Amino acid sequence: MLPAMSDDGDRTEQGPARSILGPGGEASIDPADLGLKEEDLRELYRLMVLSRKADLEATALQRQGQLAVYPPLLGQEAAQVGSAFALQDEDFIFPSYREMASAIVRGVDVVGYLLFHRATWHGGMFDPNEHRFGVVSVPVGSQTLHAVGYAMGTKLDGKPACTLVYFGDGATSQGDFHEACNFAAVFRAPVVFFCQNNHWAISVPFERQSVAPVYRKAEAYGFPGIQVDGNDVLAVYQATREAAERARTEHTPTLIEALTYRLGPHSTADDRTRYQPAEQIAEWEGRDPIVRYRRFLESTGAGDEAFFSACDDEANTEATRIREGVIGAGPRPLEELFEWVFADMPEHLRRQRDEVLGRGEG
Ligand SMILES: Cc1ncc(C[n+]2csc(CCOP(=O)(O)OP(=O)(O)O)c2C)c(N)n1
Ligand SMILES: [Mg+2]
Repeated sequence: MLPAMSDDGDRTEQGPARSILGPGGEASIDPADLGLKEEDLRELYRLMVLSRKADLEATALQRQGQLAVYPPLLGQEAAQVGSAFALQDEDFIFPSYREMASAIVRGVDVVGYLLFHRATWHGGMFDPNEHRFGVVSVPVGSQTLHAVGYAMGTKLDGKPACTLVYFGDGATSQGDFHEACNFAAVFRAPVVFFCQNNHWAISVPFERQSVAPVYRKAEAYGFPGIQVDGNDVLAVYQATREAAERARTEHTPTLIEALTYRLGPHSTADDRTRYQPAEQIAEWEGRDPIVRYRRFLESTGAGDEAFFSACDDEANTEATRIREGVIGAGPRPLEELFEWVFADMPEHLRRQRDEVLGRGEG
């Protein structure tokens, strides 16, 4: 049943978000029941710390004029790392523009990834097939359709793999998202729809995006919808692993809504102080996914001081490598502007290319 509506914009029904870690890092289940060994538990932490540092470095690079623009993922580390970590190598990820942490989990080189934001190359300079991680997609929601098409392809090829697609709360207002969900349901595409509800679509709050919570929209399409605490890396891992398995074995899509919060600006071109309430930011800063997970590792003995500082050291070294790599990256050869669109380059493009390269009559 829908909650009573009022005109004050506060109409959103809150769902029963699934969680495993309490605010102090106490776990409600044994992580071994998730199939996670101690080394996996440490790896989740390491990946979140690497992601945060890489993200902060990217923001700093943009502020210094080395990147054109950058959309920070600060605060969303658990949602991205937990979900990407739950996938198998043969599964494929379609990102939006905010999933650098998931790219890191998939082994994508951050320098190559950031060359998208340096305007050096479309979608980032890495091999999507090698990493099974698609190119950055900025048109909001567009990647949900790409993912369903790709998932249908793997199914028709008889491969036991699933496709996971990331998108935001704002993307759920796009027709693309609904078309993707309906098609996936009717044709049983092995896909996981992973919504990071970070509460904002630039300056539009979730209350102005949807009356019902995102996960409940799945019901209308006829597949499972789950709401999970997106700042709880173990709960995200569990929900994604189950959904991925359902996609691979039964060809049943799942919609996961990970409740999280964007602790940075929408992008480096945005002034969030003009719309994000300071109390809301402070509240979510108190739910930092890395702090919470670190408390869990400390309390279970899976991580100690030496491990935490080794992760910090590695992240700092990697940040230096990212900085040097991005600053040192030169432009691509000019002729590439004209390549890879047509198998046989049309005459008018050939003429333009020759003109640009100074080889033609001008
Ligand atoms: C089709 C389309 N419309 C508008 C935009 C401009 N735009 C870029 S990001 C964004 C908000 C998206 O919010 P959300 O889906 O919640 O993702 P988030 O940025 O919070 O990760 C908008 C409107 C766009 N890129 N594409
Ligand atoms: Mg959002």
